[in-house]
This record gives sequence, structure tokens and C-alpha cells, in this order.
Amino acid sequence: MSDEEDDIILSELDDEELVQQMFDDLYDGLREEIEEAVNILLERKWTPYRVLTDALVGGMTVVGNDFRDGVLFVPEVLLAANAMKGGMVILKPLLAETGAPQVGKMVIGTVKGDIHDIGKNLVGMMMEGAGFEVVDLGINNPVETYLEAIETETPDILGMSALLTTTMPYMKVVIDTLAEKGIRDDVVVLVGGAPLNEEFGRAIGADAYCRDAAVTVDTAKEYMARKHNQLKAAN
Ligand code: B1M
Repeated sequence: MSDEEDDIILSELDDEELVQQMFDDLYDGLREEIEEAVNILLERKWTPYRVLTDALVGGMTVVGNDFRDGVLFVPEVLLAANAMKGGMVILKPLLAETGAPQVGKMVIGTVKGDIHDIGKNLVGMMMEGAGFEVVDLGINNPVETYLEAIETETPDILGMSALLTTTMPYMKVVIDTLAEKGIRDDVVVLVGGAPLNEEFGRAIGADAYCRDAAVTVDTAKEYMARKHNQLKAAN
């Protein structure tokens, strides 16, 4: 931490300055500062939803954009996501009480035979940062686990991750099983992982291949906007 940052007393900043400082602190991955600032805003009678959207999601959008543009790299994004988590831990129970609208819900897991989870975790954190509820199934998931989670969690989006050329074909097993069970159209299927590409995503019948966490957030938001427009048109 720089001397200048040492001198900043968060509680002495006005709301606008404090939010700007939170953007900087998220960017720098400063979890304790974020937790303190979240508590200050709550004491100033900000609603938990406003703290989430204006301060945390706003700050993570800056991080997400710089990650997408190659300005920030994985370690920095993980630190920022960790700082964001600190704020989320405080806000989560309050949000549940006040019934803040969720952007959408995602179930995500790494496929059977594959134990890589760093990328998946990053995607999950960025999605939470963007206001999605995320149910993380962890690693090495057989099709049955995905099916069960779709039934119990009724997510808008199913995310699958694979890092091995030997495990990526398993994504097709999951999608084909969803089709066999007649529930393929109940969820938007997004897939990602280093060895995948657009063509593979299309070939296995996914709705989209997501190159990275930022693209996943953008793609998920697009699908949710479409879903809301369809619901509006139907009513
Ligand atoms: Co593994 N491994 N590994 N490994 N490992 C790779 C993938 C490999 C490319 C390394 C290499 O040989 N150059 C290679 C695969 C080769 C291939 O398939 N052709 C490989 C191998 C071979 C193996 C083992 C078989 C090694 C062995 O035991 N002989 C073994 C497999 C175990 C298994 O899974 N059954 C293995 C084990 C491991 C470790 C346990 C040591 C460790 C994993 C630790 C962990 O995840 N907790 C590991 C690691 C760290 C890697 C590398 C070095 C890094 C992966 C990573 O975390 N990247 C990797 C080499 C590489 O990729 N350069 C490698 C950072 C992460 C942020 O990026 O995961 O790509 P990534 O995620 C991105 C995007 O892909 C996307 O967004 C993320 C963020 O931007 N994304 C999604 C990912 N999932 C998404 C899901 C979505 C959307 C986007 O859903 C909607």
C-alpha cells in the first residue's frame, strides 16, 4: 500500500469520493478496505442493493473491462474478485432480506474427468460481481450432477468448463442428455476453457462459447436481456 493510501480515512470521504475509492481498492484487490467501505455505506443508509450495484459491480466492471483488454491479468483479477467477495459476504444476507432483484442464476461446474477449476472460479466470481447468483458444482462433474442441479436450482444459465482435450467432448454428453430429457431449452448453455473455440461450441450444440470471464458476463447478460424481452412481449 502506498503512503498516500495509508493517509486515506475512508469514513471522512463523501459518498462519491468513497465509491471512487472503492473502485480503486477493488482494482488493487484490497479486501479489508472494501469491507470497511461497504459497512460505511450501509451505516449511511445506502440500501444493500445500491452498495452492490453502484460500488461493487461498478468497480468490478472496470476490472472486467481491463481484464478483457489485456491490461489486467489473472492474478490481479483473482485479488479483485477476492476483495469483491469480502463485500459480498457482508451484503448477501442483507440482500436476501431486502429481496434485491437478481440479474439471473447460473449453475457452473467443471466436467467429469477434469479437476482444473481456476478459470471456472474466476468466471463464477465475475458473474457474482455482475449480480448473478452462482451455484458452483465444483470439479469432475458427471452428467447426473448437472441434471440434478438444473432440477433443484432451476438456473437460467448452465456453465461448463473443461481444460483438457480429453474432457471437452464430455460437454456434448451433457448437452445431448439435456436434449434427450426434453429440457435443453430450459437453460442457456455456455461453455468455456482454454482448448475450446467457437466452432467447438457450435458443434456440440452450446448456446455460446465464452473465451474468458468477461465475455461470459457479457454473454450471460445478453441472454438475460433477451429472456426478459421475450417475457415482456408474451405478457
Ligand atoms: Co493442467 N493441463 N493438468 N493442471 N494445467 C493444462 C490445461 C495443459 C494445457 C498444460 C500443458 O500441457 N501445456 C494440459 C492440457 C493439455 C491438453 O489437454 N491438450 C494440462 C494437463 C495435461 C494436465 C494433467 C493431465 C497433467 C498430468 O497429471 N499429467 C492434469 C489433469 C488432471 C485432471 O484434470 N484430471 C493436470 C493438472 C493440473 C493441476 C492440478 C496441476 C493444475 C490445476 C489446478 C486447479 O485448477 N486448481 C493445472 C494447471 C494450473 C494447468 C495450467 C498450467 C493453467 C490452467 C489455468 O488455471 N489457467 C494449464 C495450461 C494453460 O492453460 N496454459 C494446464 C488460468 C485460468 C484463469 O485460465 O482455465 O483457461 P482458464 O480459464 C479462462 C478461460 O478458459 C475461460 O475463462 C477463464 C478466465 O478467463 N473459462 C471459461 C474457463 N472455464 C470456463 C467456463 C465458462 C466460461 C469461460 O463457462 C461458461
